[in-house]
Amino acid sequence: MVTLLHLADLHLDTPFKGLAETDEALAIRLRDATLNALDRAVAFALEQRQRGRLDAVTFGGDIFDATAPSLRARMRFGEALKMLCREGISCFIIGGNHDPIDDFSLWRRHVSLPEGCTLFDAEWGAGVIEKDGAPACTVVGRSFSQALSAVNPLTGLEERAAALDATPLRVGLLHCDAGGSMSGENGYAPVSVGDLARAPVKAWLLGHIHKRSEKPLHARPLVVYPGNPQGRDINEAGPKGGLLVHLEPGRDPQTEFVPFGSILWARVEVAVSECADDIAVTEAIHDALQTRLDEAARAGAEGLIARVTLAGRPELSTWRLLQRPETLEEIRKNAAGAMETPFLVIEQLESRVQAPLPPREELLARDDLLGDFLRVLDQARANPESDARSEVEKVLGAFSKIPGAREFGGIPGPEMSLEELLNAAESVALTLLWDEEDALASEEVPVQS
Ligand SMILES: [Mn+2]
Repeated sequence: MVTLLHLADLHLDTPFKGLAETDEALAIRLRDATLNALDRAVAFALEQRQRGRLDAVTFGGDIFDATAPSLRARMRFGEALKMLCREGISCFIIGGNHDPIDDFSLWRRHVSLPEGCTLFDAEWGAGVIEKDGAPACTVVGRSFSQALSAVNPLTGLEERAAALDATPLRVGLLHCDAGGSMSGENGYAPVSVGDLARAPVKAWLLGHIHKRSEKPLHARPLVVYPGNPQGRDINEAGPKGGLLVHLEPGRDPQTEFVPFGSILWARVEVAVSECADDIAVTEAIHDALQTRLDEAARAGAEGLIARVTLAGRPELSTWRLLQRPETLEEIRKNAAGAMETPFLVIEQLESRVQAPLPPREELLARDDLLGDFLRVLDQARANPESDARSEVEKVLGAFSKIPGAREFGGIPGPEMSLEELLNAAESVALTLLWDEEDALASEEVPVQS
């Protein structure tokens, strides 16, 4: 068996924007995060190697964020390669659209590549992993030659077929947009999954898409993105790392995700329907984040940056409080509490809580669209044999065109029973048709004393 650790899109020493601009300490931690993720990956690789469980590391492009990466990024990557190769772990590298091999001053002159390291250039090339003194696996790969490449990256692979026959196993290493925006020539080496699947390899280890393939794009051969080892903003939330790939002739490749992310990003929704005041809301957020922090700690991360959204339908006093930006800011500052390891930053707290409802009889008596619709729903409940379902579905169809309808859970599907459909329809209607003004108007005027 041959085992590879596949990493891609490290974007080493990326300067973070946004959040980092307002918080200098955090900016430094974030800037270190991409490098720390590499260190974690290297430490893991060395440990596996010591147990005889790792043969090679593949780097699927966009190792650097730019064609002129910082000295720090180049040195750390060079050190990583040195440590891996010194232990006999072969390294295979391709350049992506961020760090193409068009500029010899970057890759060939400013990154030191130790022996045992294969850097593929812009034409298809092949390298061999040896095991117990014999060739065990061929790695074919090619790099981007410039930041944009609209040609099918598989062009020219056939001509390398002879090299592919040398070993019992073959894998492909490629930075490309597999099956993504195939409709146009998008400039990021567009290629269909079908074309990849027809190539004579056992596995395609890809780079470019920062989201890990939850399930492989293709099973035989395996076509897979590992995602980037360190998320760079809230849109790259969740566990981040690399893939261990086990290859054996005559068997399907097996993969294992290994977390390397140093700072994790998380979107967290906190239900506050039952919260009586701002203290309760703050505690609810704290509890929700504690769970996420425990997960982050288990994944070996040093920090968690969370974007928290409050949801639910709290009572009027709480709902009113949460309408005030100052209250939200105070809650944001206090919810992190004394959590220190891993560190926690709530980068944003937004409220999507819904206005509280008056008693249902009051809503039913209303002379408006909401009242009408609730009465239709009740009639359907009382008389399930009628054509209520299609009536309700028609109205829901109209609702679906209202902006925000999808956001609040969307329109129920045909698989629902009538009762479920009516309940879901009621909840959609209340979300869409009952708003803040209604809530305020229905609020009793406090008695003046
Ligand atoms: Mn890329």
